[in-house]
Amino acid sequence: MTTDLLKSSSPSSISADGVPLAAPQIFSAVREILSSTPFIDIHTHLFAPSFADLSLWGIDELLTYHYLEAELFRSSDVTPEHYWTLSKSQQADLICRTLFVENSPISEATRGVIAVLHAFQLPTGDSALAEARTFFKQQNLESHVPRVLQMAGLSSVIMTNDPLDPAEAPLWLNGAASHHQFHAVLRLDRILNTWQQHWQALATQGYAVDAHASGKSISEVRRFLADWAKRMRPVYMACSLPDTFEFPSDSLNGLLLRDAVLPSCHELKLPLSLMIGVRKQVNPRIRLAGDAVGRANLIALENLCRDFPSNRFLASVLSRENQHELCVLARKFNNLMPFGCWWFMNNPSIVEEITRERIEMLGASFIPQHSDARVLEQVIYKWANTRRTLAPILAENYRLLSEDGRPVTRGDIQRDITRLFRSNAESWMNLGPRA
Ligand code: RAT
Ligand code: ZN
Repeated sequence: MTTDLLKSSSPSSISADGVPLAAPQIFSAVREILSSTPFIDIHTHLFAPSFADLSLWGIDELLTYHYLEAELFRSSDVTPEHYWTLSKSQQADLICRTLFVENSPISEATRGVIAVLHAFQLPTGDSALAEARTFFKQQNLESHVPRVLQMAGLSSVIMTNDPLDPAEAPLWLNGAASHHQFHAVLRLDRILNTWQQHWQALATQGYAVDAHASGKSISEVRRFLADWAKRMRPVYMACSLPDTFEFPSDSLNGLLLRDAVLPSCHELKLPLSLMIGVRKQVNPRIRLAGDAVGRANLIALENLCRDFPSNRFLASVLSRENQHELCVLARKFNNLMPFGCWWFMNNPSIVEEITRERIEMLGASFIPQHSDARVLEQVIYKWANTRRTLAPILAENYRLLSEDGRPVTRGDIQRDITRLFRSNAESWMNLGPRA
């Protein structure tokens, strides 16, 4: 990764843009362009520094990422009940000892921590933790954030913002400072998936809603969404949905989606992101790590795309078995933008398979990846992995193209990589250039 990455991104700054590349030059050109193009990370759980304690960063947070907690319980006898009584640093100590000292960190999530330490030139061996703690203590978040984004090759990240989260909502209501590299997303899970448990939170904020979403509830939800859109200035609305998601449906979810969310998205000119296929809390003992995956019926998505042609949908599916259908649907509906290799899909072997399939079926008309980072520094390893996995795949497609008779130039490669990792997002999310 070049250090002046954010400066050297425009196609015009690359010399010999229009000269056809010989086959052996293609791979290095793809790798260089991937490395020098700043990406937009379209789905994270990161927060701008002004969100204070919600903004997670540093070694203890990296070690206690829920992807690693799931792995801890496979390699240690500690019970979840005992683990949750420990302090954050005790939890981090335990994960470090179990997954990094007593075992080799060969899983994707453990390797990620090693890659982050290495990126900061910190030791990665058995004594890494103490030195890493000292290093992160010395960082100032305001300057650490742009440095980390630069190291990850990102110009900006998109947050996940829940207006019904009791920890987050007050920060917005008190006017949390915006940050030019962080964009908001209005997350709807509590409204769409667990209305019965959350309608009262809307009522507390002054909206006349009831448990059955009857009477004025629908128009009040729309008023709520409009008010929060004004406050957050989101770039899209989003919801994660179970494998059992159906549309149309007489359920509260179906009603709220059809009559409140879709009309609001349309009126506010915001895409709706649907992340489909999660089976929540199959093991509640391990909390955030306790969700699983199920194959969804994508006819629901097909119905949405067809019946709401002037709404735009971003979609990511959690089951490997649903990936091909998603590509087929995207060929049918140009108001559908497949994005990312979500959560359990974000492993090199599966990213490779999904991305090959998407390029073959959709060209550059999709968004290949998002990080889903919860801890700031994770963007460093997650985006390095994406670049590393995608370079040979893209190069292979250009090699085939050139073999089939169409010379390939750096300009072609730059245009496609910019579209995949920036301009598809910019145009779908009304982000200004250089977001
Ligand atoms: O990948 C994750 O961290 C998951 O826990 C989920 O947050 C998921 O990405 C989501 O946005 O619901
Ligand atoms: Zn997520």
